[in-house]
Amino acid sequence: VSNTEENLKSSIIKSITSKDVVYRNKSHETLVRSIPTMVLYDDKGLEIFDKITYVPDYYLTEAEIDVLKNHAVECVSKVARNGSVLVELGCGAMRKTKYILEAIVAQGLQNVRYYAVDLSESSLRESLLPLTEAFPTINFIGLLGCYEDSVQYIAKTIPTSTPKTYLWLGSSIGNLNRTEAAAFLKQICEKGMQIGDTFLCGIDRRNAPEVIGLAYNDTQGVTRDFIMNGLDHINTIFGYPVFDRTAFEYLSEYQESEGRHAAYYRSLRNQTVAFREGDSSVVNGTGQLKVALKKGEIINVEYSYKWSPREVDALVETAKLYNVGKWTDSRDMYDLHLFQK
Ligand code: AVJ
Repeated sequence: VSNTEENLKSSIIKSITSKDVVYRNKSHETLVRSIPTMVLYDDKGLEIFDKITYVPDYYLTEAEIDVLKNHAVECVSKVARNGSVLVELGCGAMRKTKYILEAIVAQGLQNVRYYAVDLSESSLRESLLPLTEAFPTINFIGLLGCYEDSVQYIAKTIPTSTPKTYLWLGSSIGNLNRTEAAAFLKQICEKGMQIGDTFLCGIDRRNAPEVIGLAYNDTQGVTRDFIMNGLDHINTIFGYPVFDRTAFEYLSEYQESEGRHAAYYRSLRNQTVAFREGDSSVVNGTGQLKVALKKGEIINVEYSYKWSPREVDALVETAKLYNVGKWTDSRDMYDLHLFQK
């Protein structure tokens, strides 16, 4: 794992003390504070996110499962061969992986290796164990770490002649902005892929704003719990209460012109967020340890980008990949894209 606690501490302090994220609202441009999206994914956060994937308002998971149920066989026939390596980035609970694995077995493919990359060791173990039992002919390997390290590890340890497929499901790409997403794909293409290797990517569309709005502000309040848990996680990371959770509320906003959902913490009153003296050692830059927040001031914690077909085309082109397949759910909301080097 590359992101140590000290790194996370310092990136939280750095990001919240600087206003560097541009927030466009009805032609006004403001700078807002931010907190790294990573804070959403402690064990509790992973648990709540898993709940989100069962909430009907959060249509993405159901849509992706629908695509896989109907098209996994065709999809696998285009990506996997005997001796193939599959690398799933950010595999999480792997609820969707089984459809791909079933298709591999159905096609009688031999010597397939499946690498699961995740930041949580317990979730890797819990998710992989039942799969090893259900799919005895497939070889499972868990990789604990970030995407970059995993891609490097794959590039170093697997011969270039081995056919490779990366899986990046669940619209995980949505947490990167368009420039970052293209740079990330390009990097994997350059460092971790040979000509002919493939990349299967689940991407959410620019659906109707009300539909997206509900997906990120569901009627059961599970998304709100997920986002608010980020503040608890920060307090755990620092070991003292930095944020008073009751002094903030979740603000969910679909920014249509940007094609992204934005999740913010909104301050319910004028307040000061303070970091302790000892943590100044981890601050690079200003050394500022107190952040004054006005009532109504917002702090961004997450963007979830949605992609139009043209934006996907531009992404693929920048990454120096080719678009070689696309499968869609029965409600026409979500696509599984197949890219190839
Ligand atoms: C896991 C990044 C795909 O942005 O849709 C769900 C996370 N945030 N509800 C998304 C999330 C709020 C999710 N991803």
